[in-house]
Amino acid sequence: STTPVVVRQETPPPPLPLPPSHDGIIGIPTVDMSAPGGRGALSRQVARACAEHGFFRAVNHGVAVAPAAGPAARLDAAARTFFALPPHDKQRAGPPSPLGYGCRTIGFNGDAGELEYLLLHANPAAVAHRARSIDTDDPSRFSNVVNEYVGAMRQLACEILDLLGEGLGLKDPRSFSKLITDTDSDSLLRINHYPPACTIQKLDHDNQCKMKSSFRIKTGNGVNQSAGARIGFGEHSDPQILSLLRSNDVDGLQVLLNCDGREVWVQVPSDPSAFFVNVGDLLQALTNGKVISVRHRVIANSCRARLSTIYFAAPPLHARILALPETITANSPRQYRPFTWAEYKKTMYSLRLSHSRLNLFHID
Ligand code: GA4
Repeated sequence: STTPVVVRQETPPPPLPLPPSHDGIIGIPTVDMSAPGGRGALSRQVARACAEHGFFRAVNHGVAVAPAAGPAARLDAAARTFFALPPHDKQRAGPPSPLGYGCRTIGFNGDAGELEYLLLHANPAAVAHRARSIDTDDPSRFSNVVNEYVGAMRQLACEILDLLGEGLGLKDPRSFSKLITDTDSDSLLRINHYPPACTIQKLDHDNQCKMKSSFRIKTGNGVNQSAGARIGFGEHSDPQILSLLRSNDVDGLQVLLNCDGREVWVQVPSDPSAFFVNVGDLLQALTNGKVISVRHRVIANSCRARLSTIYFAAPPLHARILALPETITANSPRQYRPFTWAEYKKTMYSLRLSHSRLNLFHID
């Protein structure tokens, strides 16, 4: 039959405790990038959030995120147009090897999620090349939108990294941002589309994107607590330096935060006007563990589609990743052996998504 099957709405996962907040409002560390109080206070706040949680919500960040105009709105519109295409047309931009259009499969080692995505190299030449199979009517329209967004993201990432450099008291506070502004930077842009949970079987039926509700999280030790925990994107840390995530108003992101010495999964309420900032593995290595690469995941249970866009700020492939001298003291000796980003990438692609890969570079 061609009748769409609507999946029974399942109980959402139990609410999770929130850690103490920096702003006292929603329990998620929040940094107001335009707060009065001066650059010194702001840089200390950024450094504190990165050190304690490896994660924060950046508000008043200066990037136009109005629903109808600006680089974010234009990128979202282009993404929606692409994801609404028939499956065959979307497949033209894939398979993800590792870049391109992907549906359900993540990486090369058996990881899967209930999403479809576009993974693009942030460099304009690569964007132009890929755009030919993404917007066949007008490829330059798509590349212009992506380049404009990536430009805004690079600027925001540099601003945050410079504040971090200042907050950590580095001799050259630009040490981190210099790595990502290099013309050979290996930064990426990822656009994730999590279809509505209630139409998964319909999608399956239409063969739009083969998705089954087979990935479930076992939470706690209670019976049936796993009900509804549909894994959109499994637990992992981001390998790069810094990630900037923006989503529509559909929840799903969860971060593993330290709350009074205990690790807890915290639901991050969506905020389309904000950027969520994740510290990546490389930044943890560059700071000798002074800031921490946050583990996060997406549980997409909503009846509405979640759309998220993540800019992964990365250095050039040949960049040597070595903790900055200021982060090494007698009490805090060097933790990681030097490596190049190319070497780190090779390792990360050989492992599962959830692997704590930075540990492999730890000096015993
Ligand atoms: C996680 C963060 C980014 O989404 C990503 C992912 C990448 C991919 O989807 O190709 C990886 C994953 C991510 C880390 C381990 C490997 C590689 C999937 C995977 C199983 C684009 C990235 O850079 O690393």
